[in-house]
Amino acid sequence: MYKRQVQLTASTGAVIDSSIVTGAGTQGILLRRTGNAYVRNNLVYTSAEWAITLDNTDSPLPAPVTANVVAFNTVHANGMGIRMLNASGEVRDNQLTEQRDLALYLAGPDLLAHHNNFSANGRDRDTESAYSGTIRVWASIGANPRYVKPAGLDGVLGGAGWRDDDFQQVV
Ligand SMILES: [Ca+2]
Repeated sequence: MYKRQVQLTASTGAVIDSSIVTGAGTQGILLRRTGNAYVRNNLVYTSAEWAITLDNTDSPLPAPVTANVVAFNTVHANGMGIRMLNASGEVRDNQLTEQRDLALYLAGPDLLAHHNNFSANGRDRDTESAYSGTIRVWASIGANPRYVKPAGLDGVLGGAGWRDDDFQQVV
């Protein structure tokens, strides 16, 4: 299933599973004020801004949304990668490769990030200091995932050229 962008606002229990999201002019997957979300096994690439962002900011700042899981996604060659804003939960087992700038931004309470792979990003990780006491990061990996042929035979990465792109990993 190919999409240019996925947006949800003020939902709970959303599952975004096995989508291909490429060529977003802004964010790839944008979840606003969303708790209990499960974002798994998606391929999100060539978004101009964040690939996957859980954005729970407002004025005044609402209570954190909780129990979100962002796992097993491939996030490649976006402006930036995964961002958690005033949203707690778990970010695990994601491939974060070749973001132009920051690959993972943790800016919420009670965030766990583990077994994420970082390769060739402008910057790998940043943590908002206001929340750093309840953020834990462990078992990060730094390996080239050796995708088979990200741009495919047509040599065009994502967008209109997405169909032959191959992110399987050479084993
Ligand atoms: Ca292609």
